[in-house]
Amino acid sequence: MLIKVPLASAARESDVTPESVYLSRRTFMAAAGGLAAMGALPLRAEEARYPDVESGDSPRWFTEKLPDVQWRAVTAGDEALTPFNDVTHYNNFYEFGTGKGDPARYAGKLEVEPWTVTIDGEVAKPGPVSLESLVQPHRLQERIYRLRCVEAWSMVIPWLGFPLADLLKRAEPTGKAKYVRFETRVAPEQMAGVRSGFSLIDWPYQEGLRLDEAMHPLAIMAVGLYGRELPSQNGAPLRLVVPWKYGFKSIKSIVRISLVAERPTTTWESLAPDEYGFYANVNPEVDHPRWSQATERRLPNTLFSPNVVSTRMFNGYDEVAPLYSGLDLRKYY
Ligand SMILES: Nc1nc2c(c(=O)[nH]1)N[C@H]1C(S)=C(S)[C@@H](COP(=O)(O)O)O[C@H]1N2
Ligand SMILES: [Mo]
Repeated sequence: MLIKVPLASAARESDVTPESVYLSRRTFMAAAGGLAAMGALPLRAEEARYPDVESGDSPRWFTEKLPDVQWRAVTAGDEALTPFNDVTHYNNFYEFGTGKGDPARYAGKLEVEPWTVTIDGEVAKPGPVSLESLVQPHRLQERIYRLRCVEAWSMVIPWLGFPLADLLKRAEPTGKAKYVRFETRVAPEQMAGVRSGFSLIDWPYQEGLRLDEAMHPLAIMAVGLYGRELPSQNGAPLRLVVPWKYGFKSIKSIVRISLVAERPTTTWESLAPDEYGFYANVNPEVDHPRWSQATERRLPNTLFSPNVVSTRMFNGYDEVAPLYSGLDLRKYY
């Protein structure tokens, strides 16, 4: 159940809910009874896991991966999952508008098939690769991670993905590679936010990590959530998830991954360098110039039930601390 590296944030074996409790009782009973009565007609894995979640229009490469998913490879202890409806209707994806509801409303327009990712720069094996062949060698894992937005709200999301390190190793970074740069697709005809001209963002949306950060086992490429493929508003068909950093580092709908020697320019840092740093590690002790980062609103919340929780250093993922030993995290925020 647990991935091989011991993670401070991962559940101990004793914390893991037994399968029969994890599956909803209804589905579990139906599956047990149904299988016996009708001969093997297995439930689709995603239905068995999250019966109330609408399944998407899964592409074949995704469906074929499901039987082999390593469910709950990393959990968030006993923290409740943010409901699917909030995960998919309260989003930041400025290509589709700046309102939290805009991505759910408009991101469906994004054509995600076929999808090609270009891997280039300081690698022995560059090249354009179809999404299917990019994902094919990797077994999918479920990673239940906290997501902490720099705007001081947070969620707990069950992602489906695989370690970014595994993808990078396949491309064989050269000795000159020191950073990884990521780029989101730009399709103005499908992206109202890009078309509008209101935005200050110089598209494409770009993000970056130091190579050692990118190689950390907690950094993943996600292709799904809640046991189904990624909804468009969450960055279909391929996005980065770096759970110890503010959400804006977790770039969506990626079309280019470049291994580079110099620190790349990133979207939010270039817009407002005093407010958003390159590192963007979650840090309750370093406030945003306009608000405190000591606490966060855990969704779902309401005016009457604000559900405010303390923000944790590295978003609770203490095992990444050695990446930053000797670095002044007030200066390199
Ligand atoms: N391309 C792109 N990626 C993006 C963003 C964006 O506007 N464009 N917003 C970021 C921000 S600010 C956050 S908090 C997360 C939100 O991810 P979610 O909508 O899946 O919760 O996506 C990040 N990735
Ligand atoms: Mo964010």
